[in-house]
Amino acid sequence: MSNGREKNIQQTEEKTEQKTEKPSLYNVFLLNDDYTTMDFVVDILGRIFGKNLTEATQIMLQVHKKGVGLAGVYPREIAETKVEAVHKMARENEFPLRCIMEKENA
Ligand code: TYC
Repeated sequence: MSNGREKNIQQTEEKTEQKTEKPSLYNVFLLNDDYTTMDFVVDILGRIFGKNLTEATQIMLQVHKKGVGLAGVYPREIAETKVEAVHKMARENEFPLRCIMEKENA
C-alpha cells in the first residue's frame, strides 16, 4: 500500500463498508404494575406497537404474569419515540405504566 491511488481505493472501500452497516436494533419492553388496567395495556400495544387484539392480549398477559414482555424491536430513534408515546399516553390516563428499551444482544 505504497502509492496514493491504492490508498484512495482502500479509503473508498472503508467508506462503503460503513455505509452498508445495519443500524443497531433495540428491544422495547413493557413492565408490569398493579394499577394499569389490562384493557389499557392491550390498547397501547395496538395503537403504538401495531399489534392485533390476539397478539396484544398475549403480550399483556406475559407482562402481567412474568413482569416484563417484548412489545417490539426497532432502530434506536423509533424505539425512543415508542417509549415516549407509551409514557405520554400513560400519564394522560393517570396510569403508572413503564416502558423501557434495551440494545439487542447487549
Ligand atoms: N398487572 C395489571 C393488572 O393486574 C395489568 C398490567 C399488565 C399492567 C401489563 C401493566 O404492562 C402491564 N391490572
